[in-house]
Amino acid sequence: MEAREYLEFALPQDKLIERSTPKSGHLLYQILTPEGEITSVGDPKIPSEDLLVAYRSIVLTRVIDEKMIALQRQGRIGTYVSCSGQEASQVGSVMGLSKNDWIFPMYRDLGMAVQAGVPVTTLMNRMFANGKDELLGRDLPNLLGWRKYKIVSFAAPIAAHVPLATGFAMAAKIKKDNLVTLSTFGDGATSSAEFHVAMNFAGVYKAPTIFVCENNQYAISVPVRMQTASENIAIKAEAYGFEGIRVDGNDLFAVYTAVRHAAEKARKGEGPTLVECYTYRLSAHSTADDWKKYRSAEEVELWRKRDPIQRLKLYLVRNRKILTEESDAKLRMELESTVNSAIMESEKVPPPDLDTMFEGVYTEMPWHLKEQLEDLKKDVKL
Ligand SMILES: Cc1ncc(C[n+]2csc(CCOP(=O)(O)OP(=O)(O)O)c2C)c(N)n1
Repeated sequence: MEAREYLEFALPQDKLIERSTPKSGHLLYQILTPEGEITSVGDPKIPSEDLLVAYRSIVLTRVIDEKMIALQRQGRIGTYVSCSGQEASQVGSVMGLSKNDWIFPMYRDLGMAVQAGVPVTTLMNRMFANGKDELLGRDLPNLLGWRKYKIVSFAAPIAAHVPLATGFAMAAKIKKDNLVTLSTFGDGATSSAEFHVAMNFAGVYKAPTIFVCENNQYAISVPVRMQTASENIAIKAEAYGFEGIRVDGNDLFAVYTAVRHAAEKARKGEGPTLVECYTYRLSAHSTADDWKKYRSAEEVELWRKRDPIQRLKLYLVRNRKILTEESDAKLRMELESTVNSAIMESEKVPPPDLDTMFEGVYTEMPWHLKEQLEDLKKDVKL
């Protein structure tokens, strides 16, 4: 993808809902340019208060992300998956939803949890997998789930959660609950059977669900061109009989507008939408790989110039005049200090009690596991 191609694709508003034809359509829908200017699509005129909340979420996500990588390097938390560069896709997706809606995020979606209102301390308890972690210290730090925030935790097999989001939406439709579900997944996940099963089912039964593909262009080291012979991800929706929209995933406004449109449609009984957020992960796949083995420094540098934070900041400072260099610096300092305090607090909390290991798994725990647990308790001192 060349820079020219990336910057040119701004569609008029009406094109957002126009079903495009293969080869001619699925251009990249962009509202906010990397320079912080509004394209010919027009300003979605998001209220200032909501914009500042979203900006805070995006910056907070980046602050947490950078600190988590440092903590992992110091051996203080487990393997960590970075979301740097993808914050607008995540925060914009949550912004497009309503309070009743449920989120089925993938492992890279810290920004979704932040925008959904999960407190920093709760997030840190998860990252440290400590005794206050509501997921009882199970799983990798990145697997995020809290019933209270309507976030369903992710299971390690790629895309396994996508049919769950579809099924949840279908159940809601049958029960006449007024809600929409949204699942996120990477470009690599679109090669999985689960993705296609979910898309087909949702299309046939018009499930009120939104599929958000965070196309960060790599599945670990596999580039997206090796992942699919389709010209893009959004186009796959056509085969299943519903709309696919391709947006600039580093543009909060484009993502928000597309998801809000998809949610409104789903609520009216008009079925699912696939939103492809074309984005880039600025970091490695996880703290367990080295991106220099499969990407050039020039490519990463090009995408740093398209940073989702910078363009939103420029817009807020120049266009809306609701942020200044000073208030931005103050915000960043405040967020750094919030995260540092939460880290200090969570790191002090001891690990979960061994008795919690089988909690929520069995109604009646089998005898052999009871025995093993007792043996373990004799051997391990936490
Ligand atoms: C079924 C399955 N196959 C392989 C893996 C190993 N794996 C973990 S992450 C990953 C890459 C997924 O890439 P993508 O869906 O593009 O998401 P991204 O990590 O780029 O955000 C793979 C292959 C897995 N977890 N599950």
